[in-house]
Amino acid sequence: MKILAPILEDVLKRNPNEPEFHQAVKEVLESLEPVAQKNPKWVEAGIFDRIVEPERQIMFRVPWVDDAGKVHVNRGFRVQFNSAIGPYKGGLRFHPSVNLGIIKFLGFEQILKNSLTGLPIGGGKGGSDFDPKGKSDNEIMRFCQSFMTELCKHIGPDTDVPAGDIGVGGREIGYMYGQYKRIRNEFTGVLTGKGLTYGGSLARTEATGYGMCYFVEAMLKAKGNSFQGKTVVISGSGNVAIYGCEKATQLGGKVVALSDSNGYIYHKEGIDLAAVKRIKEVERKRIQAYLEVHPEAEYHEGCAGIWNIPCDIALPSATQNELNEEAAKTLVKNGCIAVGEGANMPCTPEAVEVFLQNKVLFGPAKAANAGGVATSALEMSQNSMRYSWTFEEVDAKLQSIMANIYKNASEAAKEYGVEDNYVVGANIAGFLKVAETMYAQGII
Ligand code: NDP
Ligand code: 2IT
Repeated sequence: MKILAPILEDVLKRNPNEPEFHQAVKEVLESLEPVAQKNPKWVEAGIFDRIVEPERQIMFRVPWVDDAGKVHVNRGFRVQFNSAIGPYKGGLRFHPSVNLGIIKFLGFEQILKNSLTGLPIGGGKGGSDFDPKGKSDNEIMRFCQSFMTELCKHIGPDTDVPAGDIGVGGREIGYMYGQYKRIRNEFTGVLTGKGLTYGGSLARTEATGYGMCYFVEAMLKAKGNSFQGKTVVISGSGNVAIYGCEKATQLGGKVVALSDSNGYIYHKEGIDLAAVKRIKEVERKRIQAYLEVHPEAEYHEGCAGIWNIPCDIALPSATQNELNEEAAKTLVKNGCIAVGEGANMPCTPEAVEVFLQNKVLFGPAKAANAGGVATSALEMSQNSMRYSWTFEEVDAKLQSIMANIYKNASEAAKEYGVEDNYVVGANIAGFLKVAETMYAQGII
């Protein structure tokens, strides 16, 4: 890296103690070096300097009272990273590990991911260090109401449209939507991932997992291969993992493992997804409870061991940096041919290098999991029209969006001389539209 090295150095210096943000920016700037060399006018216009600095970062106090009457204080975040091509768009994460650096890494990735979808959405992300585990519905509701009481001052259907992420699903979106409507007295599409009775889109729940499988299927198809008859390992057991499991199975794969942060289940005969949905979506229990229904399956403590299971396709769908170099080497040794990142940045840079070196087809998060936010943008369109498409219509649009993302990432990789490197391809394809737009809109 030559032209962009000083920008990375500056990011590291000005944003201390934010290793995930550093990691995300480093990967992108490395990919973009040839783009900078080809486009000196973008360098002169400070496009690269500006894209790594959020337009706005909001941090706020979120006080709430638990069922025993005790007061708690959490920290809320919304990073409005880039609005060149549309309103800020990106999820909200509720997890104790959340801090400003995590939200910035996610918001930065979201700029390029959202651009890749081909839809008019800018990049943003938010959340809180609140831990939803073990909380009652009433506690979750009070927290969501307090969080939205502040957040509602900064968002709007044409300004910034949050959605779900880790720890934020339909229940939380419902409570936050209710509070927004109550305070602002507006019934608008200010959040996506809404319930179907108040403006949600069919297929949004399924979209990230389904989209990931459509992307992986496209990578496989280009090599004359498919999901048919493949053994699949998926980490996590949340929204992305569950619907990734559903689509991988529909496409002819056999999913044999799922996990949570405590451990993983291994079911050689294939995961019983109806049981998983009941355990996770209805009963909100740990994945270990799967053994109460299927005592013939195995449960192992510790989530990292899941990558030791031999598989053809690995779909890390839990969290950042969950799959390291050693795990990548084990997967390669066991014959893995394709990896799709359902989560955001689940593979460490060293792991990605192992996959690329060994010609494992690698679908990076910005491309592979973009189906979720793309379908959120379709929800926004439906809300603007005050109309709803059928499940089949939304799913058909999702399939065509994922096919386009594959095409654009693979063509960009080819054009820049790194065929089959979808990491570089996705970064470049996503960046070009944002850079062109930032250039056209002047120094702002
Ligand atoms: P959920 O909250 O539904 O599920 C998260 C899953 O990941 C749970 O099984 C959880 O286990 C596990 N997990 C979370 N944190 C950790 C951790 N630190 N170590 C190990 N396991 C962990 O979230 P989603 O399925 O929505 O999100 C999963 C990933 O997909 C995230 O990276 C998210 O950013 C990304 N993503 C989500 C999209 C969406 O539309 N929902 C869209 C695009 C990307 P446990 O219950 O033990 O915490
Ligand atoms: O990481 C992501 O793309 C999401 N969590 C989904 C964001 C959205 O606005 O649907």
